[in-house]
Amino acid sequence: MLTAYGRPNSINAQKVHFCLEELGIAYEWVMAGMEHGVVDSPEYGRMNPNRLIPVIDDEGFVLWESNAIVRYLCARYGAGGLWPEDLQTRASADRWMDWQTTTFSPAFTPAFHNLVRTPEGERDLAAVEAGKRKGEAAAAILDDWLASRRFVAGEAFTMGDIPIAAAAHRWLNLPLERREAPHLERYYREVMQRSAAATALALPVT
Ligand SMILES: N[C@@H](CCC(=O)N[C@@H](CS)C(=O)NCC(=O)O)C(=O)O
Repeated sequence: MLTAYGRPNSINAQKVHFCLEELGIAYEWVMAGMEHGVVDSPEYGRMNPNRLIPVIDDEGFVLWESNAIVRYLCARYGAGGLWPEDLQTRASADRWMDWQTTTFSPAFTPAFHNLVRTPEGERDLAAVEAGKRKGEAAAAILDDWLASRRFVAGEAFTMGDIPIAAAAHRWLNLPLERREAPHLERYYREVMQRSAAATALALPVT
């Protein structure tokens, strides 16, 4: 059986959890990272020398890097569905996955860390403000894209929606006032109707 390692409040582990639930395949989840430990063990270091989560072990095939894991799982278990057969649809989904990891999440992560994971008296308010500004600018790009399509790669839910929805979940639930993004908010509400999203994307963000 496939085994996945991660913790529920990690965005990168959430992507894998969300994907596994969407695909409906059997898996075992092992809590790992931060307070759960595991990542410091020699066995874990052999699976992922970065000692980060998530990792999957698919009957002996070990893989780390969350978006690579989502692509692998969708290609293996979701061909024609989460993994679009049409090359250009798949490239579009792929592009949004890369944008999530290189642009969207890095834009607002300093605000997330300071507002959610740092005690009140120790917060860097300038980093919060910069994260809010950059997060709004990135969210506006996504909002504009979603004005004319239901999901990131068109009318069907694909692998591209998994990282984007996980990042939107974090961004839209940060305890701060954000510039409105009506198309992104409509999209997020629709994705959250999916039972896999509701299972993997917990609230509050921690
Ligand atoms: N690029 C990697 C980043 C992995 C990463 O930074 N994971 C974080 C959690 S989101 C981690 O392992 N933090 C240490 C820990 O939880 O012990 C991916 O997408 O999988």
